[in-house]
Amino acid sequence: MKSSLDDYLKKAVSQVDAAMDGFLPLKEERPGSIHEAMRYCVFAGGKRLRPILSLAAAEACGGKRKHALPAACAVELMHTYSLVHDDLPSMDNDDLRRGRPTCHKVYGEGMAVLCGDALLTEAFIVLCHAKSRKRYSVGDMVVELSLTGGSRKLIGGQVLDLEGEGKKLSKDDLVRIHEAKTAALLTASLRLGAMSANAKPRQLAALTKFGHALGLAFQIVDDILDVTQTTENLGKTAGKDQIVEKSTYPSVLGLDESRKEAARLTAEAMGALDIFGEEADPLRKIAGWMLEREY
Ligand code: GRG
Repeated sequence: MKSSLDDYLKKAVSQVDAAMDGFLPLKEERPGSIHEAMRYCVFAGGKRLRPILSLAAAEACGGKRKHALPAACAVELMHTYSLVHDDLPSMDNDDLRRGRPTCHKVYGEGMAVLCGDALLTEAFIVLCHAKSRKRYSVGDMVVELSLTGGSRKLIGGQVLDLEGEGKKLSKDDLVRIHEAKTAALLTASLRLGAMSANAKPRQLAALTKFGHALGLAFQIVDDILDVTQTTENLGKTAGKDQIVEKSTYPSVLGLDESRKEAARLTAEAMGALDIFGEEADPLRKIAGWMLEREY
């Protein structure tokens, strides 16, 4: 069982990486410096959760992985842009990302701003390589990704996060931030994969519920691991002149309640997949792998 998931993940990652390599401008294309920085950030060893979810959602809806590759690469490019900008000195001021020096540490702050902008723009260029399906046009997919990246979701979540720094937040405040910061892009990854497979409306609705619960559970597990894995925690705060207090699920709910909430959301996520048969088994296993980490 575990090795079949490992094989599935390895194959999906290598398909996504090969597609991404083909889509991204080469280092040799002028100006080489920005293309080198983009490739440095994209090929830095991320888990590729979002594109894997796109491919598995397409399969759950009876589609082919290859049709979902533009959507899969587009969500990973948007994710990478958000990480590059999130790490900037004016945001989280992180020195390390994916175990390597952050973009601004290697290429300078100005280049990191531009690199994030270029990755975000590239996400839409790549998404335009998707094919329109009977129920969904490429335009529909572009709208889906734009809404996710905009001020109501990713950017809005980051704004709420910034405004919440140093304040004591409630559970509802945290949910609002992480629905926008984390769950929205995971949900869009699933929905775009499903749209590439011409999903039926009820399949799309089920995957939307799945993504929302999965995203919140994923963030809670991430917050718990930050507390329980001290070395990771140290890595995240290294390089900051001043450590800004941020509310997290464990700081607001306590560790026990956070674990219970993660388990409740995991069950909710799995339940949302009940309308699917065994074609959604990869999605179920991926969710298990994302959420059943040691916490
Ligand atoms: C637009 C600047 C800007 C920010 C938007 C998404 C976001 C808000 C910031 C990114 C940083 C962050 C901590 C997001 C929360 C979601 C999360 C746990 C991201 C890490 O995702 P993984 O674990 O990372 O999938 P890898 O490196 O494996 O891809």
